[in-house]
Amino acid sequence: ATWKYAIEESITDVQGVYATKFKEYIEKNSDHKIKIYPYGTLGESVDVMEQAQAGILEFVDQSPGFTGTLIPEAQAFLLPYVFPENSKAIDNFFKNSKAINEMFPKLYAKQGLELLKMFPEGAVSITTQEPFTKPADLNGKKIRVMTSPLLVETYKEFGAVPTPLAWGEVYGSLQTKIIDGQENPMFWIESAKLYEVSEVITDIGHNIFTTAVMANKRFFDSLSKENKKLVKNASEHAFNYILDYQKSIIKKAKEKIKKDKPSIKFVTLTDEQREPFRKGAQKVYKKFVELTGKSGEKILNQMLEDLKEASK
Ligand code: 6CS
Repeated sequence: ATWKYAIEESITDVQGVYATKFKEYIEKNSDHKIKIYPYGTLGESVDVMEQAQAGILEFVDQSPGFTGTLIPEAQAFLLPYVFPENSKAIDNFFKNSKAINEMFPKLYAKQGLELLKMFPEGAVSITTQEPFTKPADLNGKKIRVMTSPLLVETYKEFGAVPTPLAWGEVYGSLQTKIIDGQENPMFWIESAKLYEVSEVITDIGHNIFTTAVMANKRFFDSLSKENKKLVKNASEHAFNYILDYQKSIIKKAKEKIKKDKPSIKFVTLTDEQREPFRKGAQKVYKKFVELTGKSGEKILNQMLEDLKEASK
């Protein structure tokens, strides 16, 4: 059979490279075929998710920044300063986390989804028109976020006016100055050419962009034991490739941006400058528990334990 797999990015972006590795494994080790649908071919991320839940698509990649409206607990990945900056620890976490491997699959299952993998796409940077070093500098600035209530809370605490938008509206809104900025990993700022409509790229160390690959649960449950194993092995194969891949493209992305737009400013806030942002983050943690109740608190505690373990 041909299995359909939709992603939120283009085929050469991180989600596309992951999907390609997955496809290669499946097609090499079975008679099944995978057809990948890049961003723009089936609608926005939320539309694609509906299609995956309905079983029109067998596989889907959607990031917690969008899944948060369906599974509020998934927003734990968006919590500011939850991740360490040490990349080895991040790898260990995504490989071994009990929250990811044992707890989140149950929540996704309730929405008709078989959670296959979660993986990082790199540190999140903030693009703006003017430099900022403290939350007060962001007062009145409209910063686009993915459509997650928790990201809205985060940017309120960061001093800004959070503006949730679907991806398709971001470039145009920056170009027409409807918004002042947005947040995304460096590879995406380069590949989506967001730097063309931004002046400053700032690193405050607040998040690692996380994404998730799922299968329609009815489809997955209907597979033979052998085919389930095939899908799991393909996921493992793509995952192991992507951990190094996403790290290897950051420097190149930065260089390309510099070359194409020499006037761009890269800023990294010092630990001291990050302090007020970290302080604001504390309130976002409270908000997360408010939004997700006991279930969210439990999964967040497990995540924090997993992160501690991963940093050892
Ligand atoms: O900001 C967004 O909406 C997009 N960012 C990334 C890195 N991937 C897909 C997502 O739609």
